[in-house]
Amino acid sequence: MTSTLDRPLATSGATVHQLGGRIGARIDGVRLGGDLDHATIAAVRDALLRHKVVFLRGQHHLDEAGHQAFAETFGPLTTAHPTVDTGSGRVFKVTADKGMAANAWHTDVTFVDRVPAISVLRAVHLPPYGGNTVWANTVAAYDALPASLRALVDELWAVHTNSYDYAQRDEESEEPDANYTRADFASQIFETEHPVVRVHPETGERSLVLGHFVKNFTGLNSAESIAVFTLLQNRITRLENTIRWTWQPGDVAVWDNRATQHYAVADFDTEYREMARITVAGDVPVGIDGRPSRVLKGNAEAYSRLDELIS
Ligand SMILES: O=C(O)CCC(=O)C(=O)O
Ligand SMILES: [Fe+2]
Repeated sequence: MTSTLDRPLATSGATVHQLGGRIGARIDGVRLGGDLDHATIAAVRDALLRHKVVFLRGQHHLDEAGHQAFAETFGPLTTAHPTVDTGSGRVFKVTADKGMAANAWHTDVTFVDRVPAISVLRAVHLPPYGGNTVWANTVAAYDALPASLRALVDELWAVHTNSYDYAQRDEESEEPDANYTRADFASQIFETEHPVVRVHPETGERSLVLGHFVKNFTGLNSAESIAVFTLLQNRITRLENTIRWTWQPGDVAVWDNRATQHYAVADFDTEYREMARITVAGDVPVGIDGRPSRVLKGNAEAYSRLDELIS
């Protein structure tokens, strides 16, 4: 990552329009690519850290290479996915209903220790209706907890895995054109124990680390885990804490994966929808007590290299 200190800050053409009280902003006046000036990169990153998800419209010129070059302005990238061989190095395609875990509230790839820091999602082909995406602010959710619930989560840890009970998910079809299957997705099992409250490495804010990949809470039985999970997820996803985006061609969304969850609404029937996601490598979460997440199963070194990250 380029340091913001080594060059004087020029004025960026970017303007930031806040869209909600707790989350979301639209950035205008930026043509995305790998050639953004220093001030614009700083302005986008700043807006991202503040608003957690930012949207940029009218980026019709952006192809896969431009998408990747823009994502690289945030830092080193992960490969496309820890287990799914997408055939293309960095781009994770989310096609129609094959998002698998996408129509459930989640933070991306929390089953590994080095959870991606930032996700950059580009609309490739949109259905004629439906297919919105919703994001929730996990920092605001933590901040809004009463003292009693903070006391509960501050020392709580959760096991996240990519091997969950698919039978419990509703009707996820495996159609012939699926670009990956459940078997691909769980071809290598990962399990990581994360603090439920992580300290954000850039802002110092505390955020809740939960979502769809949670298997159980350390020390709680499964009934207790389900009860606590439901309680906390309901806090995260309350509507005041969210922003819902209706995609248009040329749209790009960038979210801070360390401070959000998201949900892709599967309400476009059999219409075709294609999105392309590139993720920026992130570091291993650290709890309030300074303790990092712990790998229980799997090795994500090939997915994301920690030694490339500048902390
Ligand atoms: O398709 C979407 O809107 C989001 C899918 C998703 O969860 C992701 O790209 O990480
Ligand atoms: Fe996702």
